[in-house]
Amino acid sequence: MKELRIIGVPSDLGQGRRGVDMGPSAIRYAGLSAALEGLGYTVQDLGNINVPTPEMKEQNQNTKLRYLHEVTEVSKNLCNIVSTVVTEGHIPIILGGDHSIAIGSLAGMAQSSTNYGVIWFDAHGDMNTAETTPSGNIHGMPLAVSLGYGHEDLLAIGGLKQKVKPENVVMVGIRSIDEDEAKLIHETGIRCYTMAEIDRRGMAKVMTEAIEIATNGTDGIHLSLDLDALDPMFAPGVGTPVYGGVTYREGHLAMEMLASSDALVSVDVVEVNPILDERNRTAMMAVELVESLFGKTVL
Ligand code: EXY
Ligand code: MN
Ligand code: MN
Ligand code: MN
Repeated sequence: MKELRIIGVPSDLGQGRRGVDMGPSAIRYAGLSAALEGLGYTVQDLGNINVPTPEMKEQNQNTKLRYLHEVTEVSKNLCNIVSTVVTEGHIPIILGGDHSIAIGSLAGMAQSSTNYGVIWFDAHGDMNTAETTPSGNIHGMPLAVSLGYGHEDLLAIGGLKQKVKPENVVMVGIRSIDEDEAKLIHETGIRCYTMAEIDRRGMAKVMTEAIEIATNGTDGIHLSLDLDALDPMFAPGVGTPVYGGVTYREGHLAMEMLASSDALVSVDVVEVNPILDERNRTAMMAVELVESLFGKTVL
């Protein structure tokens, strides 16, 4: 059995609402390590990587991308750590922080292979670029960057422009896409399972197909788990909640099916914001989902 390595990235630089930098603490406090050890894994927590506090930094006026320089530096550090963990044969569990941290995790994965499939579990597409972003927030861009679209500083992280191939990338849970962002989704041809399709066809069929796409000729699956994919009823502690999301059981079913696929190589758990949460429920939801992802069953 592969060993697990937890890496905390307490970043709130990729979006506008403070508090998501406390995500790693909240998820740890909800019992992540103990839960995974309970499933029989050897787990080592590597602690947090260093992330500057927004108050310490002046916003760079030369770019509309907020905290571009700081996000780039954090991503480079994360890239190196993830790459080391994977080279040693372990599975990294990367705790955000906002979703901009996935730029660093996928850059790190790409150091060992550019042939991983990706399942992007999210309410949002995260497919904006410097040209299309309505907010300047980098957490709306990480999937585009990983596919080779976006600001050159972000593309340069890890040395190769394209970290993953569009034909092995799948989005699940989607219900909020900006108008110009949609164009890039169509252009790249990545498969996008919206909530409407999940409603119509059911999560089981959707995940069967998603896993097929993400494993087809690949070296395994990276799951980028944004807690705002879940309906705010089950995960209220997120910065950009959208109604009409994945239910409690649909979320677990998706994770259980990924566990059965035996293809998982790495995972991000992002956007948990304890300030906006109710008694740490969203962090507890995150831990429960990760348990299902790593094989927890009833019997
Ligand atoms: N599409 C919007 C933007 O680019 O500003 C909102 C992005 C939210 C992204 C997050 C957390 O998944
Ligand atoms: Mn901070
Ligand atoms: Mn996201
Ligand atoms: Mn999201």
